Amino acid sequence: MPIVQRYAKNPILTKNDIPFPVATVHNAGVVKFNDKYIMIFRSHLDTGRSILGKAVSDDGFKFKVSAEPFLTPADSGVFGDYEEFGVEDPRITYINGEYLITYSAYSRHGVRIALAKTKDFQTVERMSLITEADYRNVVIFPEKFNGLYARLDRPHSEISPWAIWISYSPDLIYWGESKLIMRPVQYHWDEMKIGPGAPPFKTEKGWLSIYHGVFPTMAGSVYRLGVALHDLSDPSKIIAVGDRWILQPEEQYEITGYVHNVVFTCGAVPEDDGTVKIYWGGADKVMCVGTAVIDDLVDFCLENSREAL
Ligand code: BMA
Repeated sequence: MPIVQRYAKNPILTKNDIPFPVATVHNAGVVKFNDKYIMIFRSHLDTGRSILGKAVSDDGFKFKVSAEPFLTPADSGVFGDYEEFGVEDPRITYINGEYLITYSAYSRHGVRIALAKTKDFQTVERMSLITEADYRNVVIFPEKFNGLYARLDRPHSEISPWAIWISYSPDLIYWGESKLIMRPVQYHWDEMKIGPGAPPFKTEKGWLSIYHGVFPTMAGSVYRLGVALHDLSDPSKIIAVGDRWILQPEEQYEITGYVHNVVFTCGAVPEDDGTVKIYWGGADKVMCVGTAVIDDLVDFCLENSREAL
């Protein structure tokens, strides 16, 4: 039996479910909010640039999309300067009574990560641009460590493979103490690059991080998902990295789309019954969900572990 069970009615959202004109709906952050599931998804417009939309669900499977986009590129100020080419790949973390949303801000100056916050998903307030260019895939931990916020991120480097780093902040604005903690491994499924996916969630044995890994082929790159376990009190310590993928493009809606052969996650929701709902974009075109047993993911990680660096 596959470790991640695809929901039988995938895809759960396609562009036909979106009440405004879009070409795709994918790469969504998802959290629980007042007994509902809130999804903030990315959609390409027919300019090729992206905006963020919102959908709500009672059960985590059937989502209803709001009439208006949730966040579109700012048209003035510093965010206007850096969001000109679009906003992408939101991740949501609940901490201190607020939902923090990190997203990629694209512009002629490269890709940076912006941080916004909301308490109700009705209004959203941009806080700061929290990286310079070029960074993607920032996920914030839902707890502080020694009084500091912590995040995983993925700088683009020409010198070393694109890998996962950790940084800390006293106030969510200024980040530092950065350290490389996990690298791709040559001729493994994620040899080309890796990046944080869903914000990590707590298990008895460590923080479980679902990340993406990319393998280059003659027919283009393949995006898959894997798992890593971080120490509960020091998330810069990686306890284990599963050396096999947990999900790869297999269904038609993952194999062909806007970008072929992609499963890409920005959100996972752990449930009280010991399962986790994992959300992913299929081929950068549609939204999908699957479930896994959290203990199975942890055991998989521990039993198939490789070196993190
Ligand atoms: C990455 C990002 C993701 C996308 C993936 C596959 O670099 O752009 O948003 O899902 O490529 O195209």
